[in-house]
Amino acid sequence: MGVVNVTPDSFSDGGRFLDADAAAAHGVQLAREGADLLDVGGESTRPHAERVGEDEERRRVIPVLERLADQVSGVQLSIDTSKLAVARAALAAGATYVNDVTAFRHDPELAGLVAEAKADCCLMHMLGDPRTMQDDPRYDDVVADVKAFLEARLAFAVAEGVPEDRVMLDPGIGFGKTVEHNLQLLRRLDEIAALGRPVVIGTSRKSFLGKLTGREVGERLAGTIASNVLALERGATVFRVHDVAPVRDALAVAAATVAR
Ligand code: HH2
Repeated sequence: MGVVNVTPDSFSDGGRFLDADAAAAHGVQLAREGADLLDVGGESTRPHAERVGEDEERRRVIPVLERLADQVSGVQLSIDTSKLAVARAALAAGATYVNDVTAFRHDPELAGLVAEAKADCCLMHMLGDPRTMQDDPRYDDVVADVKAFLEARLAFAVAEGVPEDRVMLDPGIGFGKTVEHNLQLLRRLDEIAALGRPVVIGTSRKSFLGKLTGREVGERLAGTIASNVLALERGATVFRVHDVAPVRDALAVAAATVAR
């Protein structure tokens, strides 16, 4: 899953692809590099990010999805949003996947929309919201708590009519987690995979990699690769990254070595 951020303030590439043509060209490039899925987002979820209104979010992402729907084939388009109206417009513009970092908590009707559109979705764990999530996050057992949350959100989605086989689950690396929480989740990712749904993992360029390596955001590719390779070994099957080509190579080699 290649990341296409159409925002002024994303933590690693904010402002680079605010223009629809530049964002679409970036998506085309990621598709050429081997992305199977392009995740287009118009609102940053980095810690302390301000919320974006739905009109502005739509204005950012819809022209990009329309261009990508014209310009790439064989690649699924995903909308990274929690807002019903944005998702509705995105599905009409060619998206067939909804990536909701609130797992249908922000707009519960989003589940019904996904069901009706026969779209796929990713439900992610986050403690609190982006403005508050990094203020002293605490868990009894982070892996058990995240697993129970994802199980409950999967049940909600299914109750709203989304077929179980259209749902992927994501432990939400960096969303209301300390470095140690992120590491626990990566160490014990097999417990999340045991829920039986495909696991999406998003470690790309994130700050825990900076804390472990001392690297700035643009220098975290090696850490991104290491964490994705190990996530693959522990059962993840979808890897949300900014640098598709190098991660794809690393995963191809890692996958070839994993026992089947
Ligand atoms: N991480 C980010 C955004 N969306 N979605 C899922 N499913 N999993 C993730 O780990 C995830 C996500 C944050 O990364 P990015 O989009 O690069 O930054 P920003 O939120 O600042 O735009």
